[in-house]
Amino acid sequence: MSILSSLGRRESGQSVTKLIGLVLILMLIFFAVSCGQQTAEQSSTEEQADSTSAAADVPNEYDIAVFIPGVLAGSPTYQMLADGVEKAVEEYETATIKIVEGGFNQAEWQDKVTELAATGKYELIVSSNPALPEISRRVSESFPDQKFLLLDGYLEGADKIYTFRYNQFEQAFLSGHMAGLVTISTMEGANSDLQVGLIAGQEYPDMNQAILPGFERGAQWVNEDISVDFRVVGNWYDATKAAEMASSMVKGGVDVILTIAGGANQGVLKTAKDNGTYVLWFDTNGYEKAPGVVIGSTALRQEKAAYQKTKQAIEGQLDFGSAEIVGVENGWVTFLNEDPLFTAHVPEELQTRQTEILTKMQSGELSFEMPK
Ligand code: RBF
Repeated sequence: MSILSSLGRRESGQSVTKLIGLVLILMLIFFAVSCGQQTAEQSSTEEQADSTSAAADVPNEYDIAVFIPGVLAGSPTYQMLADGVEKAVEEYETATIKIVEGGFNQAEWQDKVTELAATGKYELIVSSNPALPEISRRVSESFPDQKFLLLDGYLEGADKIYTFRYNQFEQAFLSGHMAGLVTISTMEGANSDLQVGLIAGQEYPDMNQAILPGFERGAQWVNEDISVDFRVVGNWYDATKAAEMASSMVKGGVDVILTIAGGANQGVLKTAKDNGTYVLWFDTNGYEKAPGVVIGSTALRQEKAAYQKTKQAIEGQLDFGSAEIVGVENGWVTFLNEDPLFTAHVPEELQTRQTEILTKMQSGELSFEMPK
């Protein structure tokens, strides 16, 4: 018994030791795991600290006003502008956005931009229009600390203004080249007259010095006898007037029209649908506006520009005072030749020729200066 019991005691003594050993091992494992966790937590806090230090340049509050020179509806470049800035702002907790439509009375724009600057609330005013650099420069005289990010405009050397301009000679060249191909083609809506059309909302330096000449150059690249019928609506909204203008052009022998007239573009589409002629869209993908009628579309990477440049401004990285010009070669301007509505409605030979010219421009083999 005693042997047994002592054995039992020894056994139970051994199992106690084993148990203690086990507990110790478990504690060690637990300790090791929790230490590991701690290091992981620590390093993730360090990472957080890193990312906060990366974002340390982001001010506590960064309020942005987007000034729309006109209205958003019907003007693709303005919609892309607002979307791009909005997307950037969403990435920063401390950033806010307010969108202000300036309306169609251009005489009021400077006062409206001045009002925004006068609040002193906005770190940055963003806009897009060739008229805005000059307006902003004048506003700067009264509010020298106000910063501006302006797309689709050009001004060098104003130290609080950054401008980003597209090479619209090249953009219009691509459009004109497509117009040329269409007007000499045997497409159903094309006639034997060598006439293409351009309808603009109004005349302005970029229209007269870059877009119209670029369009003409592109068309004449295809056939030098092609002429351009250029008409001006007089505003950016009157679709009825634009439709009448387009009808008169079609009667005169125009079979394809590039329309750059904001909300008035709808009138040009209607005329083309009614007459079986064609439309070229500008700035954004327009094929779905009227499949088979819109047979070409250029595009600007305006949303991407608005997004990237706004982020740079928030992070203190935007080079205010400088002016950039971008074109087809660096991908900011293009012709949308892969859209299914383009490939479905445009004869293959035309597609090939248009793609050839686009590829040459993308590779830099063919390029045009944007007149300043
Ligand atoms: N384009 C529009 O689509 N809608 C507009 O309301 C509009 N207003 C403009 C006002 C002025 C004073 C100027 C100079 C241009 C305007 N544009 C407008 C044209 C726009 O800036 C751009 O040149 C074209 O959209 C071609 O990219």
